[in-house]
Amino acid sequence: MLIITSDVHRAHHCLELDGATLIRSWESPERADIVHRTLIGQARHRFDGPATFDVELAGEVHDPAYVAFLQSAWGRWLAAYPDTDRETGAAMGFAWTPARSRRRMPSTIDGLLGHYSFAADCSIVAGTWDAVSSSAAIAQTTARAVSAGEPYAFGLCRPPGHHATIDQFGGYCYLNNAAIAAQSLRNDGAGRVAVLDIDYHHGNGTQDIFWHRDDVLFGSIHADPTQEFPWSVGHADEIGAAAGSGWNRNRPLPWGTNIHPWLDALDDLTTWVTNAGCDALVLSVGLDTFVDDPISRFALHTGDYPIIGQRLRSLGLPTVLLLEGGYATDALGTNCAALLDGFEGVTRR
Ligand code: OKP
Ligand code: ZN
Repeated sequence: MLIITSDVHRAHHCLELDGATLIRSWESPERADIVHRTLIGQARHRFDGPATFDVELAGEVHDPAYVAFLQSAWGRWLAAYPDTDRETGAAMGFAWTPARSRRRMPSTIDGLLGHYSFAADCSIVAGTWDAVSSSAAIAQTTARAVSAGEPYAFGLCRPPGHHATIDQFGGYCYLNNAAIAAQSLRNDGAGRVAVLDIDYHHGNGTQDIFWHRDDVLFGSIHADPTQEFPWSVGHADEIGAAAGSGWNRNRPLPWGTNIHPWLDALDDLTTWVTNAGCDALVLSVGLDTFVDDPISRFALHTGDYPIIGQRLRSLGLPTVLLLEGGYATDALGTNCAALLDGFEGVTRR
């Protein structure tokens, strides 16, 4: 398989709130590194780097002012707080728009960080923009390879993207890599693109971006949002609106879900995609459904991932696979390789 990867992500390692304590984020540089190392060890893959970041494309799925804010945020933080430690300092919002108030633009960096985010698990450090823009560039490069004729390719994105909305970061995500890949496929001629999200958490950002659109459909299997992040979004009755009505499908499942109900939900989504008549597929590949994931509560096992990969391949569509979550770092490479093996029809021993 063609794999697009870069080590620029390593400069991004943020802090996240754990209770009232800031901890080194679960979303660590080691995650992408172990996946890269494991895939190198499989010998059959080809590796390439990303093309330069395409700010215009990002602006087709995000508010361009939001993209510009992300790029400028660290500099604005340093200008406001010049004593910040350039190595270990982190910028983070601490106040969000109160419910039912108007969403008006603040003028200070502290206000803007809250305005443009929805969670305190996502800080901005010196290397964040480089990593975020590189991750988005990986998504676009992977999509372009598929548009140019690769039957499928894997983008080793980090940080992940599926929580990033039109204009807010959160859930470790800043730019929505899957949305950028889907838009790139559309721009290169695909009439309708399906995005399927198998991360443990609901891809609220991807849903938000394509909510009103019928040219990109979004389907997701994830933990019940009454129990789990991102809360309040990801329910089964969210089907899209206006032209997008009927082109969004959520299959929330409870804590403890194992492979059997999970595969039933997948079959429901793949049948839906088949009937929709799509020209290309984007997969948000989260592996935090794994039983040993430290922050998640599904019960999938390593041996389940080849089955999932095989069912996704059976859609027979040109496919862009992108890494999202997965925090059992020691097992992440193995689980990712297991899914790709199943997808490519490689028998595991
Ligand atoms: C990102 B992805 C609080 C942790 C909150 C939210 C989960 C983000 C998951 N200490 N983190 O969908 O894997
Ligand atoms: Zn997740």
